[in-house]
Amino acid sequence: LCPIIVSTTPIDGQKPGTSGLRKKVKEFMQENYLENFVQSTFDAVKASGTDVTKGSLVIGGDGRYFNDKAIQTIIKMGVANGVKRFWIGQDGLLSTPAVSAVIRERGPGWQSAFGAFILTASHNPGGPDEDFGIKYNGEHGQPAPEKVTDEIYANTCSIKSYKICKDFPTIDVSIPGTTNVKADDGSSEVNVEVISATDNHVELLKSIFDFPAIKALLDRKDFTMVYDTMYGVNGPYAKKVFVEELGQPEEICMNATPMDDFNGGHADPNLTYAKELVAKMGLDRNGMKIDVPAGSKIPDFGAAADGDGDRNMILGKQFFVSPSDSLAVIVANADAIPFFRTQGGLKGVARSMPTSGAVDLVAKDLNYSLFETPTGWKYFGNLMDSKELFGGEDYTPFICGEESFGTGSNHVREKDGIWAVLAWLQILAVANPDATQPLTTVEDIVTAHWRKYGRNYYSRWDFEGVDKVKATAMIDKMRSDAEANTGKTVGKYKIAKADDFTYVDPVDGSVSKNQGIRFLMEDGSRIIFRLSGTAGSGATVRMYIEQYEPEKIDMVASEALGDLIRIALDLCDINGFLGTEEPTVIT
Ligand code: VG1
Ligand code: CO
Repeated sequence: LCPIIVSTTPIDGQKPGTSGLRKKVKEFMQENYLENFVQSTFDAVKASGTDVTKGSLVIGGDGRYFNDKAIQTIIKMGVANGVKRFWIGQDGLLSTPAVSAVIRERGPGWQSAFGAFILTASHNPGGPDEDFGIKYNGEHGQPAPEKVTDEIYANTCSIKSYKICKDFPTIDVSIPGTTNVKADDGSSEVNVEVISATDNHVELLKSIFDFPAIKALLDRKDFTMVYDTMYGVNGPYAKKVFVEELGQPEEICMNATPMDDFNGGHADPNLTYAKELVAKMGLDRNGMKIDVPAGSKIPDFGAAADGDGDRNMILGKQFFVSPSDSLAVIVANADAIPFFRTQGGLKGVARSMPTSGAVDLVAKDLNYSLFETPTGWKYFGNLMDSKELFGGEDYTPFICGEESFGTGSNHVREKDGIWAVLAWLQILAVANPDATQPLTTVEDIVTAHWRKYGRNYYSRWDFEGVDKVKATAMIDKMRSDAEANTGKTVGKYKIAKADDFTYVDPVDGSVSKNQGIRFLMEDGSRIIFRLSGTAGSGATVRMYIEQYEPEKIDMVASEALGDLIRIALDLCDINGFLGTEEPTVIT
């Protein structure tokens, strides 16, 4: 245990984005790159008042290339920075929601965790030529708030040295168990425990849902499902829940062995990248039904997860559930889930700004407090942990979600892919109490929801890998024109307000500016533009389109939104700035 101080110099571009720092593996493997960021994080975390010598530091990741090496480096640096106790996911694996669960659920008193490093670039491709990522979560399991990530970035700009114990032994993370290392003079001891990647999270899920009821649904002869974890980290969790706990055949779990390059794929659960599942469910990449040979067996329920297991896509038999609708349906049916029902029902609901207003209609109807936050999960944590907002209660039943296939609740402080899958199965189980009756399907549940609340037609267009300077110029132009655009008529729409979204956190008053250009139409339709904060290189423009229809619920989304999409492309002049109107992904 002999810390040494290594001198270094700042490296450009280490600003954490929407969810941590994501760059090419090659960049991360440069001399001092990872070390600079990790030291800057330790310094920011200590400055925010965390005593890293008490409690445990959790480390785990989505298993992508460089995961294993990064873990050993972080342990050695952690020891040099005063950390005495580590919990490492077995094989270096921990899904993002599982990290949050480990922090919250594991170990009483001084043994509890003070924070975690999560090694993931989520849905970005992995492998030696692809992306790596790292982020820090705090003692409630929540992603570091903006004031901490700002401080981390500031530190990376002025760093002069980092601390590391080069002689600390390399830990074999393949075997559960504890390694104790004593300082030569016996004055201190460090202990590194390799923990089960799945136990804490799966136990938590079992306490939230009614597993026997879900099992009864899955056991029905007329109900089949598949869960595609896309070679990401969620495979072992899926197997544990569906095969071990719920007694289902292995075939339910597709692509369930984690690989360090996600088998060369793009572990992103949407209609474009989850190709294999989408075809199996009888859909095309626009979410439309395809003709299938008579007699072919399509599962009644399909789901997919991303690389780090926090995202979910929900599909019925030849039916796509948009993430914004999925959030609204889960909120409308929250009482089906014991976790909420037994705590006196849901109290709070939150969505990110670009997410459709479908959930707003439910929150209003059922009298839940509603919050609109910037994109990214870090803004939800403060709301869930607030005693002030909800009349001094310690425990606030809360659901939140994003249009980007992320849904979750206050059981952890991250979005949780498998939680969303189980939430849907629980809702289906409650909708189908009698196995002798015909099945009430995913499509039945969603269309009944639209009949009751109306339908928020929604689409997101992504323009990936575009020129950063030009894309920034395009956004800047819309920001400076916002006032002038307010009041204008475009086609059959009148722009009631154009602005760049600013969020004031209702709990601590912190202000987050420049969170997305909004065109809010008089009839409630919306057009939104943002630059992605997770792109590893280049830039990604996101264009979000929403139009509410109280009665016409059976149109094709692309047709319902046709006019508004044309208007959006003109308002931003993407053709002028970037020379294209063709998105790379539509969801
Ligand atoms: C994207 C999504 C956002 C999500 C974030 C992290 O961010 O739009 O909703 O919270 O990814 O998810 P951006 O800035 O690229 O739009 V994950 O599963 O990539 O950690
Ligand atoms: Co993710």
